[in-house]
Amino acid sequence: MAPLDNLAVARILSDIGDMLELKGENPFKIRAYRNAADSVANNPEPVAGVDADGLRKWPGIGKDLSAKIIEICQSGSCLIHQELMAHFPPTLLDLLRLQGVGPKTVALLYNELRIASLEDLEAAATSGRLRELKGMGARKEALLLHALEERKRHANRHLLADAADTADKLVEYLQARVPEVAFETVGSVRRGSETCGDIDVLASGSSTDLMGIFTSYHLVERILGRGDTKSSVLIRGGYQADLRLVGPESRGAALQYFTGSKQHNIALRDRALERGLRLNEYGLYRASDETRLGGDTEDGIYEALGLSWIAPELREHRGELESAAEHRLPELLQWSDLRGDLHMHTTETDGKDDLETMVLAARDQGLEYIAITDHSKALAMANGLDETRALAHAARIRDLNRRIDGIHVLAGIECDILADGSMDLADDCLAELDLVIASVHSALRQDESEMTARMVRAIENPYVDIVAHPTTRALLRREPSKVNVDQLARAAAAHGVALEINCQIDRLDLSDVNARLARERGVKLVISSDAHSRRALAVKKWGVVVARRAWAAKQDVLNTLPFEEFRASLRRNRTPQALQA
Ligand code: DGT
Ligand code: CA
Ligand code: CA
Ligand code: ZN
Repeated sequence: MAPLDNLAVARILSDIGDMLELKGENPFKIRAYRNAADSVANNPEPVAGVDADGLRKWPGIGKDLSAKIIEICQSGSCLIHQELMAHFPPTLLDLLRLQGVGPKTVALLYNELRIASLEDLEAAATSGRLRELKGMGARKEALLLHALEERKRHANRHLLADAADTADKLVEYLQARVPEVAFETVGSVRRGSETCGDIDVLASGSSTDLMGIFTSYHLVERILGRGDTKSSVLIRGGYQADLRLVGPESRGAALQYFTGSKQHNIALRDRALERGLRLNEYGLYRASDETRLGGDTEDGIYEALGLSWIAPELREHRGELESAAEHRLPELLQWSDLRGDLHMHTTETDGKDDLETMVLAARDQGLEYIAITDHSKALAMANGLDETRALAHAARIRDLNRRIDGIHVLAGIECDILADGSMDLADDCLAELDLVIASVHSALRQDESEMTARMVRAIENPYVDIVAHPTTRALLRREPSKVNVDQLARAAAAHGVALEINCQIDRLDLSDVNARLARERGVKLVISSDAHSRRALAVKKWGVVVARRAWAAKQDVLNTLPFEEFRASLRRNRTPQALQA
């Protein structure tokens, strides 16, 4: 057996935590497994190579858990995992992962109705058995059914960051074994779609043993199809991966074709047809006599069709061909343009690393400035700050900022927007801080007019500089709020408030489409990690992808500015307070 990677080990630990919760075990024991799962998932060192003493130095891992982890690495499981798996059908965990469904409900469904899978749940709902269950009620039944619907809609899609990571590892494996062939990730992962169906890899060159090497990748669970130029497999985590092999002369045409999107390709092919040309995955040809006009490079194809090269992120049939024909595509934002990160948490509220650790990690990442933005008191679960604590925290942040070289640290807050649109902290407190992010974390189901008015009211508060994760969506899990993004963007533009692209991998909020709309309304964007640990600072790369898909250039994004200019561009520093309200 190949060694399990950290994510696979973490998954087993968190499954144990989930099953213990279903059994109604001691919450501390449950927490211990979940903490260990986080610790393993977040540690860059491969867990399989670490001995018991080494593991005990990892946060959240004691003697007992280190022994279990070693057992898992050696055998793929451990005793308590085996026992729990024998006790519960594994499909029961799928129920627990439904949005808004907790262990009490799952235990009730299992104990009373023997519902042990999503299929069982659906059957019970259809036959009316759910409703008869004591303690169920119409509202709860509706919630369950909604969660089930959502789940079906999202089945077999994956978060971009996870799909890209899976694709990178696969490409690395292939490249190491078949160095004479060029491998590239194509499809929706290359375009940076927020969620991805399957993983597509293009191989260009010639190799006779490539498909065998692909199908024997150690994470392959099932071979779905195998041919000389095309194979598909299912890899661990529920990812389908398609591999296609083309000759080197077709690399550009195949890259173009398999990157998609399908709509972009259809429009491009139509453009070729209008010019008397034929375009397919092997090349570009003159229709009349089959003369080959291109195919070895991707730019060559676009060029032969009278177009500038189009970045993969733009290939969604959203006006990119027209702009490319007029050579008016924006010069897209790049990762290296980002200089700051304006949203992150510390142990003062619900972060996992303390202030100094976060600051040093940000400096190591090469950031020129950051804002520390812990939660406000309405988020009691996160130990949110009241005015007194917020100001004391700000004083500590400023003190650290004076002592530390090489990075500017702003004392900010992520202040909750209450249900009526008022701010969770008093204006005189917000006025004292260097930067205020406003965001919604409660009453997410308000209707459109209520939610929009609420957020516009927050924007009208003169101390609000940025609105974070404006639609509160959670990809594959929770729908966006009903906020009217057009009205929100107009209000933000009018008041000089920036809108965030939140880079948590399951948020990416604003989305590409909404960020583009905001930009077109004259809103400035910020791209922030919302990191709750030092490692999470790196997720900003996904926000850059979203911004590119929103056609954003460097000047559309505030945190590309050098520190002094950035500071001066904040709403609170731009105009006298009286003019802002
Ligand atoms: P996904 O997997 O749902 O996240 O989305 P894609 O875009 O990766 O779609 P996929 O894997 O079905 O196909 C990869 C690319 O292959 C797609 O983006 C464009 C190309 N392609 C697939 N089917 C067709 C088709 O029927 N016509 C054209 N023109 N291109 C296609
Ligand atoms: Ca795909
Ligand atoms: Ca595919
Ligand atoms: Zn937040």
